[in-house]
Amino acid sequence: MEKTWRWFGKKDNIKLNMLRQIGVQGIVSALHDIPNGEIWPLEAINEYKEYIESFGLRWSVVESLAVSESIKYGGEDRDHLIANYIISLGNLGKAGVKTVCYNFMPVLDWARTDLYHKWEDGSSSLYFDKAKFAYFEIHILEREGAEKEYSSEILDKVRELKNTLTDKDNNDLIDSVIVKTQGFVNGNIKEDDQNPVAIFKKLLLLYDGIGKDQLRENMKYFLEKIMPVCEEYNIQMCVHPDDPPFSLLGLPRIITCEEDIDWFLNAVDNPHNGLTFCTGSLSAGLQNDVPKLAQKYASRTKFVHLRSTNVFPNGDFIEANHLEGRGKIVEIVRIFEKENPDLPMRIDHGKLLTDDIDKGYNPGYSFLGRMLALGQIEGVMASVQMELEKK
Ligand code: DNO
Repeated sequence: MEKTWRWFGKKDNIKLNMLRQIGVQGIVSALHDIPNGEIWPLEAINEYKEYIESFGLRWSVVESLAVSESIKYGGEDRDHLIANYIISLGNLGKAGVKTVCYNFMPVLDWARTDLYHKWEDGSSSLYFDKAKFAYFEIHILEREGAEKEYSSEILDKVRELKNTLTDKDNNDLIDSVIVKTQGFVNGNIKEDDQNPVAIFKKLLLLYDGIGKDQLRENMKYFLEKIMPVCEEYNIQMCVHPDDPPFSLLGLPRIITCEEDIDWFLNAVDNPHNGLTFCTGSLSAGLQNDVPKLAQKYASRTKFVHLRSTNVFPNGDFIEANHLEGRGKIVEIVRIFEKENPDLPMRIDHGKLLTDDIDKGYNPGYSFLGRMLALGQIEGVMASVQMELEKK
């Protein structure tokens, strides 16, 4: 697989010359300065691409060309926004950047409650604490009916949290769930937004009455409209699975498991309608057997994210070391090296290790933590390739 790396543009504290030195071949990035829903001009795309190429790298994958909320909930201006999306895809096609990752998650792109969950050795990873999330929903967002969605064990813990968390803890939780994790992924909330909770509540209202079937219909509508431009320029669209792969905040989620993946691949059965195989997101759902899914969807997979998780009996999950946990990455590398060795692959989140701390990296996107994982995966790739040559 092609070794790629998610890079957040010139403002990223990780510079392209650093990536060259650690064996990265391709860059995964987006025009992060352009607001969601606006057109990506051809000139800006070409300029960004040439900048990346001046470091001996290539712009392999766009992550993400974000899908506006209105396209997801089916707002009045969705056709206008889809028309803009099509122009951006055409411009990417003209520039020769042909793999495009996006997601179809309502409001929250991805969710974690702790961005610095400490391991015994002092390193840290991202963590999802189910009770804390329930507390956030019930006492910070005050979402009507939220209590009904949790077990009595979780509600007991929520009561405990209510008595112990301070104002600072509450602000940190808001920061983790809706500001820091969303801000840098072209999300709805920006780091300098004044009242993120109020903005967030408004966004949730947009989905009032939208269930799973309606969201599916809206995704199908979007995909059908964009397929012609993808065919014209040979663009591979690859949807990112929902992270985590279960419903949150009463919002529907539609890319969570085998049945969902079957649904969207069949709903628009076109080779340009593909999947980003994210072992991290999929492994956080106990319903998913990750290697089984990789084998089944290898031919419709256009991009691979490698990361792993461990899920605990109380419903929490942690981002694990890459070669451990439910992601079964050795097995996954074996499957994709065999079925589709040219696929772009990026190491997804890494731990915060030693010198990573205090560098201001985006949550999950450390330098040393991801570099360590890249080294590990390179080793796995080399041995799998030898194994396959012998056969
Ligand atoms: C977080 C990522 C997401 C994902 C995008 C894809 O680190 O898993 O931001 O890349 O949702 O559209």
